[in-house]
Amino acid sequence: MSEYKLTYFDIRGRAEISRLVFAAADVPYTDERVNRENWPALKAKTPQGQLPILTIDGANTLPQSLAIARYLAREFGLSGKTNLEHAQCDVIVQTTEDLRSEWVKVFREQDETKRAELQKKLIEEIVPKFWTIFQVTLTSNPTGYMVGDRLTIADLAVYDVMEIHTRDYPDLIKGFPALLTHRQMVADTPNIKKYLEKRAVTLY
Ligand SMILES: N[C@@H](CCC(=O)N[C@@H](CS)C(=O)NCC(=O)O)C(=O)O
Repeated sequence: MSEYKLTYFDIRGRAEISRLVFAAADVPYTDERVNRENWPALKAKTPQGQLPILTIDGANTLPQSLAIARYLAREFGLSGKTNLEHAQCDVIVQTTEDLRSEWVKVFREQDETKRAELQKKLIEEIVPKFWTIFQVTLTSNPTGYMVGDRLTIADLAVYDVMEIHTRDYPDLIKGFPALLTHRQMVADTPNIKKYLEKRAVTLY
């Protein structure tokens, strides 16, 4: 088994999907959390000047959160069984990234009035649009999983990207009963349950 180090800031953010993959596979790794003071010095040494990065066996370093998470998912058998299932997982993971980017736009907006407008649109239009996509994917598959007949990175990615909005707008999920059941299923998966019980609480 390779030795893994995942380096990111002390938030869930763009590293959480990989942390969930490690947890689901029950694979040990170093969860390195960099503080903002140490970041400028490290930034210059990273492949793309951003985090997360994954270091494998102290030798190879990968940037890009989704490339990292998908690499790990393939390594640990959490990416479906066939090439088509890998692609179906990729579709969902990429869709979660589209939703995350919309959230980031709101998060980065400095003007308070504009930010409030963007947030309203996010909650009333954008999040429901994406959740509908996830729910349709889920209900089109009789197994209860996003892809195939077992837990994959697609389930973990959806679980992760929904976290902020299910916490901050708890009524929102009432219109998405299949997603509610799915969230519970992911959270009850023994390795994930164990991880979530011990996970540090961060805002996002
Ligand atoms: N597309 C990249 C985006 C990475 C990214 O935006 N990283 C941010 C944290 S979420 C970062 O490193 N910010 C500090 C900086 O750019 O100096 C990925 O998915 O990994």
